[in-house]
Amino acid sequence: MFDINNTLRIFCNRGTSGIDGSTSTAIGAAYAVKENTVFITGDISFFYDSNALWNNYIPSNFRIIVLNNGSGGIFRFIPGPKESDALDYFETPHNLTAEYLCKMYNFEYSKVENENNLDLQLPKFYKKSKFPKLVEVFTPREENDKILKAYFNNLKE
Ligand SMILES: Cc1ncc(C[n+]2csc(CCOP(=O)(O)OP(=O)(O)O)c2C)c(N)n1
Repeated sequence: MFDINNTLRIFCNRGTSGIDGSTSTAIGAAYAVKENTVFITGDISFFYDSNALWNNYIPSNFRIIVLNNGSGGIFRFIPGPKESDALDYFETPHNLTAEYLCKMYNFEYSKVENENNLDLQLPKFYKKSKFPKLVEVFTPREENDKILKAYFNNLKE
């Protein structure tokens, strides 16, 4: 979907293969490799596996980026759920935030709500720290699928 620096090692998990355990897996990987590790995840996947943060061995150079669109946005994107009268059950909208989990589990927390703020926060986010860090990026639930579809269409042109 975008160019990537080829010095980075990337590992992915598809939702179709189960959203459970993504955070646990990332923490295990961070512990094993010892290198800086960044875990990028959706809100539902993250909250589903929040118990993964209950762990005394999370390296301080571990970073989490939660893309919080307030739901399982995939179900707005794929055909089917939107045309049914059961979108809510697929999408499971919510107003949860990672802030209090971070307080409980000793992660440095920050949030961003727009692109400028994200650009400002990221250099700070990657700086060395005593504790691991999480940044929560809030995006609008009902616009998310439209923006992603427009992005894909743009790539095709
Ligand atoms: C254990 C498990 N339960 C349910 C699903 C079905 N499922 C696939 S994607 C998804 C929602 C993911 O939401 P989120 O992590 O917020 O990412 P987004 O779709 O918003 O990008 C769900 C519930 C699954 N893949 N695995």
